[in-house]
Amino acid sequence: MVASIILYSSPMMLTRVGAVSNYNVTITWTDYTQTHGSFTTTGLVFINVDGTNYTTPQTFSWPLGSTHNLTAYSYVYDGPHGYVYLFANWSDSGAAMHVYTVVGPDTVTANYNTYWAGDLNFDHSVDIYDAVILAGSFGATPTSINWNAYADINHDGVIDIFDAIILASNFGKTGP
Ligand SMILES: [Ca+2]
Ligand SMILES: [Ca+2]
Repeated sequence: MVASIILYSSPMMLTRVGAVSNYNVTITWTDYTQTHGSFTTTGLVFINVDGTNYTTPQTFSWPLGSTHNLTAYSYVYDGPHGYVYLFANWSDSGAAMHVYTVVGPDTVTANYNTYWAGDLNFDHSVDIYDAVILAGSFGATPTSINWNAYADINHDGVIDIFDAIILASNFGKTGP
């Protein structure tokens, strides 16, 4: 008599190894005008990825097709250098806050424009016109009718003498 042989398929054998591909995606930022390059050593926060702020460029290993929330902060004050940076665009053309989908290895760069702190009308000159703008919002807080977020140069929620001092320190400068 021949014994019948029954084959059982093991659940383990049904697991596909390597079914999900991960790709390296680097999120970084740069000075659009190349005044400063990549800002890698300034310790300033330019980007937020999936709810976390980063002060240096980051490389993530992300699954194909996964989605991630990218935010580039619209305004960054750099006190030590006397600059402010305004968000210009992302290299993937997304809005300042947008959802990014992984399609392969990639580098996504947030581009910024650089201005002297105190250049409140962004004409690459710190002069009397900027001082007039600041004076028009002097004493204002975010709930004030004359609030001007750009005149709050140091980004502390009030337009006061400290902002005026910053503007004065760059008065007469052109560029960068
Ligand atoms: Ca100006
Ligand atoms: Ca301020």
